[in-house]
Amino acid sequence: MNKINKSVQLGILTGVLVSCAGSDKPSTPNIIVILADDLGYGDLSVQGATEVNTPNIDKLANQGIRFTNAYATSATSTPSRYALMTGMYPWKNRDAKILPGDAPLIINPSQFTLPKMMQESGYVTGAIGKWHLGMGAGNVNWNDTIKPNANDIGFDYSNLIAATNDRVPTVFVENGLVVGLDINDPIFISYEKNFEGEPTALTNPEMMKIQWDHGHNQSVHNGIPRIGYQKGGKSAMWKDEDMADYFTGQVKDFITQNKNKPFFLYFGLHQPHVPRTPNQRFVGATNLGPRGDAIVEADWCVGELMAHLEKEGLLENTIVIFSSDNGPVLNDGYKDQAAELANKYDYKPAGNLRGGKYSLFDGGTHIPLFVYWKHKVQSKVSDALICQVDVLASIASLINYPLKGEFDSQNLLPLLLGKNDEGRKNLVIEANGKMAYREQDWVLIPPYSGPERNLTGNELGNLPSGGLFNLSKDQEQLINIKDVYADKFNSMQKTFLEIVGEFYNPETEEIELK
Ligand code: NG6
Ligand code: CA
Repeated sequence: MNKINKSVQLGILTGVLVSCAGSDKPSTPNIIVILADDLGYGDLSVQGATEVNTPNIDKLANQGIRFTNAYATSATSTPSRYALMTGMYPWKNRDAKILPGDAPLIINPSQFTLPKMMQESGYVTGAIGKWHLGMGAGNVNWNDTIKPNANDIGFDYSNLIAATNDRVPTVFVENGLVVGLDINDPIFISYEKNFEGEPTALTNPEMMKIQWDHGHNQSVHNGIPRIGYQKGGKSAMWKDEDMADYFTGQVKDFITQNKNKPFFLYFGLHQPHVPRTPNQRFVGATNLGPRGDAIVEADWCVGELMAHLEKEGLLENTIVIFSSDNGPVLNDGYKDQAAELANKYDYKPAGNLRGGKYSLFDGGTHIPLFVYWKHKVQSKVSDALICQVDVLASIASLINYPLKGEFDSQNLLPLLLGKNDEGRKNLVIEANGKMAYREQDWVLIPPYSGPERNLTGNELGNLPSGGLFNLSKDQEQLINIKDVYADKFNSMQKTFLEIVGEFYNPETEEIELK
């Protein structure tokens, strides 16, 4: 056989193989994790919200598994997301705390991650939306490729806001490059001091269409005062009101481009984190002002994603996990009427739970979690204890990935797919560097001094003599039974200290790496 014939033959053979693969759905389902930002347990109609209607997210809950005892590891974003990505408790990494927008990447590129696991298993991986895990190695030059970035910890594609929507840089970063940057107008970022001659919320209050309440009085972009200083990069600056459309478009493109391969997609919704800037289409959707309207916008994003999966014929081959990075907050630093209107309509963003974002009380970390997989996962409500950190080991089990090393992530795959109701036995939660401990229905809050509330008005859970609560009888954590059940308090404290070990320093009450 001559050379040409051989290659023709090979070509035919390849063609046959390709068409086989094309007609057969991959055996590994696509996985999408949608993580809202500061969405509380009670912020969805399916969880009892009175003033917001969230039919698209409700559908995931009603037609999938709705977990009523699901947790983020932490009451703020960075540590919570760190746990999801790495399968490790965030208090084991001293950098896993609320990051400024110019913070270096806190996940070491040599560290094992959920997206790396997916990549190694033949998945195409994407991260779109809110990041908040740092970028670069410090002293970032935003005018060049930022290294390391999300792509160095396992994502083939990334299109992200570096930190939060209230922090500079107010630009999208795609695969390590600022989107739409004009090299003649380079961008500079500082969290230390302003750039000479640049306006701030304090020097130029007339620039603001939204007023700050606490913090948030530095650079003003799009009429919104931010945390941090930014100079230049005008052509690249996002318009907050269009962010939902931008990211939803990116998500659809990613799905379409990868519809013939197994994919893993992390979609970090920016709602309802401050500043709450729903697109005009959603303004007035609720009685709650921008915060409620932003939740309706988030629901729209989810609806668009699901409709797109259906359009591409992927619904039955895609697991959708929906959750939130931490509990809710009303006044998180802008005067947007969230607290006043919630009060007026007796709206409870954390449902029955005490506290909210920043809190060691349940409202800080007890969040919505739903798993939807059309025709594969039956509709169910589960009250088993589960945490976002468990996603890594559970997905590993699903795709038969042999995990090596030790993880805080537990394999709860049967629970995640509704096959049993066996959750975790215990969980350490974290807020502002302090830890609490849940064991079945009991919650131990070790003694902590410190203020009762921060500027948001949320209760932090600092109890100078500590606390013990039984959630099965007292979901609202109103009755501290630590003296009545002193033995339980002591035995839980012992187990807690065994688990957190060297990371807890009772003297400074801080998590400490020794
Ligand atoms: C706080 C900000 C708050 C929010 C939070 C991070 C002030 C006064 N408050 O420091 O507005 O940005 O950080 O939220 O600046 S998180 O959900 O990303 O963790
Ligand atoms: Ca958050």
